[in-house]
Amino acid sequence: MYWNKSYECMPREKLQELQLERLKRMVSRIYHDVPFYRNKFQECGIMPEDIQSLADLQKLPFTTKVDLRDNYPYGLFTVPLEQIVRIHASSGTTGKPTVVGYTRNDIATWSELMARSLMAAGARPHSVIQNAYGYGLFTGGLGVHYGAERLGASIIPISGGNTAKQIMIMKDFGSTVLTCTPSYAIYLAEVLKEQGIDPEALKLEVGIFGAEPWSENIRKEIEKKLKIKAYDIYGLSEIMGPGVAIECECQNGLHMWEDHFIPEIIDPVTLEVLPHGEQGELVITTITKEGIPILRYRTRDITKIIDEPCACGRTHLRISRLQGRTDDMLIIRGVNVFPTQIESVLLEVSEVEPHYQLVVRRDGSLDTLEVKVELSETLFSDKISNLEKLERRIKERINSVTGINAKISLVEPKSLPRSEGKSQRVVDLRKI
Ligand code: DLL
Repeated sequence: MYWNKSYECMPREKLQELQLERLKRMVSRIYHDVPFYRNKFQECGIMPEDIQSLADLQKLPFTTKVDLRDNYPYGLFTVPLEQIVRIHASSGTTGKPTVVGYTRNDIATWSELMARSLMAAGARPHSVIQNAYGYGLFTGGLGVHYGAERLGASIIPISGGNTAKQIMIMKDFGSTVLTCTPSYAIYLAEVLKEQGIDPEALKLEVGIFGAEPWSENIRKEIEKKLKIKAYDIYGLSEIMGPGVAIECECQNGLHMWEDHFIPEIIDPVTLEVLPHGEQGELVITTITKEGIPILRYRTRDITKIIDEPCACGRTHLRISRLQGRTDDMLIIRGVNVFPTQIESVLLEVSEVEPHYQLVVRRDGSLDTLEVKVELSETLFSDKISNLEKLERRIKERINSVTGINAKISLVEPKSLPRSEGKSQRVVDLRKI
């Protein structure tokens, strides 16, 4: 089932023609309207007329989060503020937030792409969508909200947090679709269990989770615990918000809406563009945005492009589940490791819960990794010797997957912090 079949299933040749036409228009617009881009073009010795094919995109300069910060708050907007109808911002870990602005057309496009995304992931006009993404400067809440209205579903704008109320509403209002971060979905499942509520007794069928990395094993866990189908949704405020890419019913990669965005994968060190199928940093160019078009944005997200046709019939390229971010990648004694790799291992061990924290320390000149993970209730009072055996097993498994010799600390059930939005799973004490 499609929301907009003629675009979602457009033959690739036609799609690429459309992309080129839109790209040319966007490049000429930013060159003429934004001094920042004009200067960058001049530095690279390139003019908008030099873009004659999609491959020519590679000649253009990248844009980074630093560029957005340097032009804080409105320096990269291409239209005067009176044409901006919405402003969002994403708070980074340091300094000022990145600010984005949307024209009326941008909001219409975003709603269209979110409606497509919700539909691809199994929502329908008769769905009751409980939207537990945060409403506010974060794009999650309002992004999903407008898409759900466009779809014609009934949206419950409950926002994040207040778990007891979430559960009451889920039961009483008969929510069929849940939208929130995967870590919050796991927490909701835990509280449902505590309250003795059988998920089978709820009407929930589908979950659409994103805004943070999550592994295939977490998906299985959520699907089992909530008795739903769980879909991955990707997006970022700099490009639009949620709905840049979405999994379809095949649950095998996320379609990126290529009539509005052009994806590329680069090697984050050499900045060279990599062929389809190779893993690297995702770079996205927006080709229809009016408020703040972005050229070759370096997302820092790690993925690869899948170009095999998808059984769902959509022709738009897929990106594989996001591995993590280049800036989340931990380098421990020279070994690169992503938190999702460790998450995957932990989720294979039935004696522990999907709640964990990674603590990185510097011991003299050596970096150490401690993996704190919650024991399941049933094992908590088990014999010490059994727990030691379990620790050893997890340690060996992590070592074989990542090559890192981690210290495993089994902690009490429910002792690690729970998150209502994006979770903070890494505590890096080396920076202090
Ligand atoms: O997180 C937008 C969003 C809201 C996406 C709701 C999906 C659902 P930002 O706050 O700007 O925007 O954060 C963007 O979050 O660069 C990724 O690192 C990460 N991220 C988003 N979706 C996924 C995902 C929203 N499905 C940053 N898997 C991105 C992994 C994700 N990481």
